[in-house]
Amino acid sequence: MNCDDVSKQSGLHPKPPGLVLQYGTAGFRTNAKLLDHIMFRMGLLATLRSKKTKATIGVMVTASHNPEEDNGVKLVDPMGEMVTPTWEGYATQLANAEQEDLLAALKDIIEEEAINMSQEADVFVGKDTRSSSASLSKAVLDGVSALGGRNKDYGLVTTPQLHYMVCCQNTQGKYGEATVEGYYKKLCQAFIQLTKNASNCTDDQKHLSVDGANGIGALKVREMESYLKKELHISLFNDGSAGKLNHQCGADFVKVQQNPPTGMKINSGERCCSFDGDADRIVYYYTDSEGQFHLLDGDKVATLISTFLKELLTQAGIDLEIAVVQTAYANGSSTNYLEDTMKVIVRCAKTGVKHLHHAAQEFDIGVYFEANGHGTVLFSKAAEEKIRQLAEDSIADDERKRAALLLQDTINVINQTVGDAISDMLLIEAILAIRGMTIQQWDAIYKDLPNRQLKVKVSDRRAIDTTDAERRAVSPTGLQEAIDTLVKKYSQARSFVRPSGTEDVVRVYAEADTQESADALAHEVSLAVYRLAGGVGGEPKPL
Ligand code: G16
Repeated sequence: MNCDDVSKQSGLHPKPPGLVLQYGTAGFRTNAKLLDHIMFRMGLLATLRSKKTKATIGVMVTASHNPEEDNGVKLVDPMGEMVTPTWEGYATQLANAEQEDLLAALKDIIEEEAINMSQEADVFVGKDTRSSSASLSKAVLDGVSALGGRNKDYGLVTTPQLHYMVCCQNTQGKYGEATVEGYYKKLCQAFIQLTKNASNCTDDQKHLSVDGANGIGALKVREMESYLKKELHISLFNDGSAGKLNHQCGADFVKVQQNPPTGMKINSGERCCSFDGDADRIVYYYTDSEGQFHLLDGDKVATLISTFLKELLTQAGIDLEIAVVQTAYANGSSTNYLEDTMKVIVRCAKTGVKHLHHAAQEFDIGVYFEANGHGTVLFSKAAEEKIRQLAEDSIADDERKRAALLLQDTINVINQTVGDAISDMLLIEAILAIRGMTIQQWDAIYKDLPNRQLKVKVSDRRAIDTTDAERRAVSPTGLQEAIDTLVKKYSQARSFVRPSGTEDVVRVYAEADTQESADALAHEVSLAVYRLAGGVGGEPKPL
């Protein structure tokens, strides 16, 4: 390591003394003004990770669903997955080393991981559309060059596109071509192949309204449109030309508020979807003839996809184990439907796609979705191979072969590296077209239990610790007992609390048999959090 280079460069990206930040649910996230040194240091760390793995590493500058004034950064491991917990720990260590201790902190990691510093390093960098992203991604690039790494700056890309590029690069193109064009070509070709299996698809059925959250997803949908060869007609709203990023729009707003986004023209009965700020989440919705809003969240997406895959596996006569991975936020009705009616294995993981991804890897086919619309499908190598063999089998009967070919195109439309709003949208649209299914029919598969999500401000959210995939609180003392007592007051009720890993809040979730009960329970649990976990800013008010 050239210590002089690192010292000189790091002096241009100084750490505010005393500032402590944590690598959270999806990397570092906070107000953009506090992040310059973090970005530089993540450039350093990505370079070390690349030397260690002898592979290309990704760095994405984004704060996804957070407001415009925030920003953040996450590291992408060689196969496009999130960086490992040990390296998350290094990220936190490096981020919090005071300026004069930075070289020592770097040396510790190099020693601990026995990194050969003469090994070459390659880092792919991407950024979202926030005004702060340009200078922050420049700081990442400075970090990479300070340790002599090579970089490729993809500029404006969605988070899942960057994950995809990293995976393509490290599989020497087997997963696809490591270009944005290659990404569109692969996904759109698979989509067009899939929709050839849809009979009598009308123009109305091919139409979808997309809320781009005034973010990068909107730009990328525009770019992709020509590759779709008019097989999908997209009306794009909140494309960033006027509104503010994620402000009263986007997947997080729609899911949490259970309301349509502003800035979108919605005709009754029409299929609509919202992306989040970096296009790794998607939720669908429509309004009925009475103006009532209907949300189809990540749980409904997981149900649609897993039903489709299960049917195809049956038709193909292939015996593969399929499972759905959810989090504590999954609506109770979805879990019941998946387990009792569909008879698929359901697992509950902690919030954060890294946890779901990991759990999904244990199965031949792992469908993972957070209720907030973040998710994808993973196929094991063995599963892909079985499907490929059948698709190429010249003596297999037509129905089995057709199912295997459909499964192959399904695999190709999916971005298996991470949840991807664009890829998920294409898959959902293809499934609805093939099954000739309306959004209303999809919605009717099961009925969600009414639910409510709230946020509570506390002085230090680390006061709350959880267990059992975040379904129970172990601290502060008395909180879980209070929640248990409150839940007993309502029918079909459930509630849990957890510290957010992306915002400085405690999240509260409640569901019950009626919306009034869900709202009341969420409010009462919020009060318990406020009183027992050091609430600030005034007690939560009833809804
Ligand atoms: C990120 C994570 C998601 C997580 C969400 C909220 O989403 O990638 O897995 O569900 O944050 O996390 P928390 O409740 O800990 O704040 P995104 O879309 O913002 O990157």
